[in-house]
Amino acid sequence: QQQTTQLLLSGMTCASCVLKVEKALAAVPQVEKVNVNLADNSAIIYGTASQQALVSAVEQAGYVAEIVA
Ligand code: 9UX
Repeated sequence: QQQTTQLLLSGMTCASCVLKVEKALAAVPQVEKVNVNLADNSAIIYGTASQQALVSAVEQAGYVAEIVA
Protein backbone atom coordinates (compact mmCIF):
# COMPACT_ATOMS: atom_id res chain seq x y z
CA GLN A 1 0.00 0.00 0.00
CA GLN A 2 1.29 3.39 -0.98
CA GLN A 3 1.97 5.90 1.75
CA THR A 4 -0.52 8.74 1.97
CA THR A 5 -1.21 11.82 4.05
CA GLN A 6 -4.70 13.15 4.59
CA LEU A 7 -5.14 16.81 5.44
CA LEU A 8 -8.13 18.85 6.53
CA LEU A 9 -7.90 22.29 4.94
CA SER A 10 -9.50 25.61 5.61
CA GLY A 11 -9.49 28.90 3.78
CA MET A 12 -10.31 27.60 0.32
CA THR A 13 -13.27 29.32 -1.27
CA CYS A 14 -12.96 28.79 -5.01
CA ALA A 15 -11.58 26.46 -7.62
CA SER A 16 -8.48 28.59 -8.03
CA CYS A 17 -7.73 28.10 -4.36
CA VAL A 18 -7.74 24.38 -5.03
CA LEU A 19 -5.20 24.84 -7.82
CA LYS A 20 -2.98 26.94 -5.56
CA VAL A 21 -3.04 24.33 -2.82
CA GLU A 22 -2.43 21.51 -5.28
CA LYS A 23 0.55 23.35 -6.77
CA ALA A 24 2.01 24.07 -3.34
CA LEU A 25 1.67 20.45 -2.25
CA ALA A 26 3.02 19.07 -5.52
CA ALA A 27 6.20 21.11 -5.04
CA VAL A 28 7.08 19.40 -1.75
CA PRO A 29 9.86 16.81 -2.10
CA GLN A 30 8.73 13.18 -2.38
CA VAL A 31 5.16 14.06 -3.33
CA GLU A 32 4.00 11.78 -6.13
CA LYS A 33 0.35 12.77 -6.55
CA VAL A 34 -2.08 15.21 -4.96
CA ASN A 35 -5.84 15.39 -4.83
CA VAL A 36 -7.59 18.38 -3.23
CA ASN A 37 -11.35 18.47 -2.75
CA LEU A 38 -13.06 21.83 -2.33
CA ALA A 39 -16.41 20.38 -1.29
CA ASP A 40 -15.12 18.71 1.84
CA ASN A 41 -11.88 20.67 2.37
CA SER A 42 -9.80 17.55 2.19
CA ALA A 43 -6.50 16.71 0.60
CA ILE A 44 -4.82 13.41 0.01
CA ILE A 45 -1.16 13.32 -0.84
CA TYR A 46 0.56 10.23 -2.19
CA GLY A 47 4.22 9.67 -1.54
CA THR A 48 6.70 9.76 1.29
CA ALA A 49 6.79 13.52 1.92
CA SER A 50 7.16 14.82 5.46
CA GLN A 51 3.70 15.52 6.86
CA GLN A 52 4.94 18.69 8.53
CA ALA A 53 6.43 19.87 5.22
CA LEU A 54 3.02 19.38 3.62
CA VAL A 55 1.30 21.45 6.29
CA SER A 56 3.95 24.15 5.98
CA ALA A 57 3.53 24.30 2.20
CA VAL A 58 -0.20 24.84 2.57
CA GLU A 59 0.38 27.57 5.13
CA GLN A 60 2.97 29.27 2.91
CA ALA A 61 0.33 29.35 0.19
CA GLY A 62 -2.01 31.18 2.57
CA TYR A 63 -4.30 28.42 3.79
CA VAL A 64 -4.59 26.31 6.92
CA ALA A 65 -4.06 22.56 7.17
CA GLU A 66 -4.21 19.97 9.87
CA ILE A 67 -3.04 16.38 9.63
CA VAL A 68 -5.87 13.85 9.72
CA ALA A 69 -3.86 10.72 9.01
MO1 9UX B 1 -10.54 32.33 -5.59
MO2 9UX B 1 -8.77 31.56 -3.51
O1 9UX B 1 -11.12 33.99 -6.41
O2 9UX B 1 -7.05 32.01 -2.77
S1 9UX B 1 -8.28 31.88 -5.61
S2 9UX B 1 -10.70 32.81 -3.42
